[in-house]
Amino acid sequence: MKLFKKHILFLLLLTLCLSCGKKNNSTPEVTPNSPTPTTSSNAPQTQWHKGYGTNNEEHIHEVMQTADDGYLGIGQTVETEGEDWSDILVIKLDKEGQFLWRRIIGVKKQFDVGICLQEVEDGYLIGGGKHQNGDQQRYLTKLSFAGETIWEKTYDFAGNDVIRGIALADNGDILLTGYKGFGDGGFSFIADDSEGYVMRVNKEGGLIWDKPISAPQGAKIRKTTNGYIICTTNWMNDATQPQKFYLIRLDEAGNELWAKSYGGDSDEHCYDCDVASDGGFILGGHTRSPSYGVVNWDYLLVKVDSEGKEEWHKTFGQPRGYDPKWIHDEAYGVRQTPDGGFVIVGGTGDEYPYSAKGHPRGASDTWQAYAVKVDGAGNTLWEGIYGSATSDDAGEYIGLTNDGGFIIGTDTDIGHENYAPNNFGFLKIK
Ligand SMILES: [Ca+2]
Ligand SMILES: [Ca+2]
Ligand SMILES: [Ca+2]
Ligand SMILES: [Ca+2]
Repeated sequence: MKLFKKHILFLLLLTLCLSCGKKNNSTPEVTPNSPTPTTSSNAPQTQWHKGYGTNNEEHIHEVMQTADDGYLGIGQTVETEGEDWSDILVIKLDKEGQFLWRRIIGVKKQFDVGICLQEVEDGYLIGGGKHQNGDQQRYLTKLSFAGETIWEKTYDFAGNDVIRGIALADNGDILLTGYKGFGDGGFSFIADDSEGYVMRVNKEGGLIWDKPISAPQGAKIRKTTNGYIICTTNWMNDATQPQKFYLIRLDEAGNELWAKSYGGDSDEHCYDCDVASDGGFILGGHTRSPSYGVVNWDYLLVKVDSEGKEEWHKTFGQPRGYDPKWIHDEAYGVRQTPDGGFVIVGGTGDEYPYSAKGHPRGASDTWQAYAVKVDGAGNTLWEGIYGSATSDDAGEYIGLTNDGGFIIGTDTDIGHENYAPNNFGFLKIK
């Protein structure tokens, strides 16, 4: 996610970058504070890590194991190298990680993005944004298991709109969240001056209702008993205030029952959530709050009960022992695991002139996938660093696999001999 991050975090990092510029002349190499930490001995091992895409630049946003034991990834691909225009990219692998098919969907010289996935009984739902009638619209399509279009729908609204999260109702209806009316097209991690929504459509994508939520964006939506939750990032009061983790509880009709904020004294970004086996919820993302003991961005896990009351929170970062002042630990996926614990995944690396070396998992400016497993009380069970030590492999999302392992989507250079750098990475660990 390296290239994106520069756009998205630009304003947030401006202050830091002004000071890090001073480091330019003096610190080409730094020895890590403690060069020993590495993948825990009980952490899952890499079974395979494959990169697929096109000759242009790809970014993966979600990945899952499918019912046929294969794997599906969704994201975007740049249309023409050197230009920003993108298309939706979907890639399907078999159970050994071998390429089966890909679909590229979009309008030339316009922004189109794929963001979320859901398997149904006769295919795969793909959500994102597609250009139509002058700007980007919410886009939902159903593909067959072979990747052919069964139906596709766009839901028009003024401005740039996307679907970021999908859940299924008990009757097969489809629940969607995201943002609409944003200024920028393409993919945005954080959309501030937009309108968050929850939408219900039937199995063929026909609109049932479309309701605003009390946040400018929805990140993910999950089914719970008697309704849904939406997790996202929201501002305290207005966009000049710190950003917080934000959890909305909805009834079956999409009405908000409650909404609550979580975090410390600076910014938190929430990108994913899951329903816990105890009826509560887990939220995952990252924080830079000093009151949480964080120096620069670190992972943040927040566990709440069924009413949204916080039970605990934990932060994680610097798995290679490098100086936390320069290391970003950015989490984008979190899952409940069958043992009642949780796993969180993202990337660890730096974006500064700082360049620390000495850890076997590569220099600080090499982004690595970083996964942490905790028990139900938030106690760390293992930490793992994954990817090639010599190229960028930031983790972007995680899914459980039916063998007790995990599939991690990475922003990878693996596969570059066939597809050039920046591919969808599929990292299977167990
Ligand atoms: Ca590529
Ligand atoms: Ca396009
Ligand atoms: Ca629009
Ligand atoms: Ca950090």
